[in-house]
Amino acid sequence: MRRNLILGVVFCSLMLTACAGAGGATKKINVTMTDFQFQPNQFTVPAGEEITFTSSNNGAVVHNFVIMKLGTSAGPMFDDEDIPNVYWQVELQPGGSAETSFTAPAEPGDYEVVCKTEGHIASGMTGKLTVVPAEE
Ligand SMILES: [Cu+2]
Repeated sequence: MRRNLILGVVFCSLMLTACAGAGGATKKINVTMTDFQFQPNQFTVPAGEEITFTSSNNGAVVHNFVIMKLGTSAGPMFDDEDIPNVYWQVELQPGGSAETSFTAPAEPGDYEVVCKTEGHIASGMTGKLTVVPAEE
């Protein structure tokens, strides 16, 4: 009886691990923006899923969370040429916060994340969104 109980506990924790998804993919992104960083700055999400995005700007200036399309990069500075390459973005005023959602890209791969406020990429305000195949 006691042995069955222990086996049950082990089984449940294995199931929980499995539910966390491939490579720690999550449907929730929770990011804090500061002058001039995303914390954290690496995210892994399942392809094509609805992602809950929660963020707050703890900095003194406007910050943006901009996901660039696959295979594109804003380079050292976000300018007008980069606008068509934006996959999704949200802007936060200083002290502001956002609770929103977006659909993760359908194509697995590494997507560049930048803050498009002038000079912030150069200040190191970049990140990476890794899209992994959704589980069946
Ligand atoms: Cu910024």
